Amino acid sequence: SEKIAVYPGSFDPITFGHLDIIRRGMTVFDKIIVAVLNNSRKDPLFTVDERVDLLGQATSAFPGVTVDSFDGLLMDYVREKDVHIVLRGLRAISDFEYELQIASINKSLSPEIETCFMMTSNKYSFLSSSMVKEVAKYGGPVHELVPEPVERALKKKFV
Ligand code: COD
Repeated sequence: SEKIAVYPGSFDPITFGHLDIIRRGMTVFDKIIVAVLNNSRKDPLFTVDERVDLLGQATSAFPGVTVDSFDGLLMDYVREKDVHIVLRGLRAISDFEYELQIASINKSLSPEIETCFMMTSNKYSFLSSSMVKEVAKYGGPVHELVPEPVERALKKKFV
């Protein structure tokens, strides 16, 4: 049977770090559903529609990747999609506690669903959406951090 994973996140916006996890995830899974959280506690820069659109453009070269958004609990969404694996990325030490917390809560909610972690690639280990937004806000170069459509969208946000 097909191996399918849900890769959930805020993706505000997608960076080369996320894309690297998706690209490498595609060597392990047949399909990946990238799922953008709709009801975030964070105050997002991009709307869910904008984030889904940018993700779609960035992943158009991967036929196995679809982009979607979800509300409420991740575990409810994953079960609804009949998927059993959640894919997450791990950067430097700071991610560990946060990811462990999410994975543990999810495990108690849905014991049958596994969270799978991929280590960040060295060159992206300090790359985050919030860093990208900070650089773009003050007019710094982001072309080595995000795909081109994201770079353009950031420029529009910060005129
Ligand atoms: N290298 C490798 N991995 C990376 C990189 C990088 N440079 N940058 C980001 N990542 C990874 C992150 O570690 C993460 O695993 C993933 O990519 C997505 O990152 P973000 O920051 O876009 O997404 P988050 O962490 O804000 O997503 C949080 C969720 C939306 C998954 C979470 O809040 C959630 O599931 N909410 C729904 C409500 C729920 O179910 N709550 C109970 C569990 S908390």
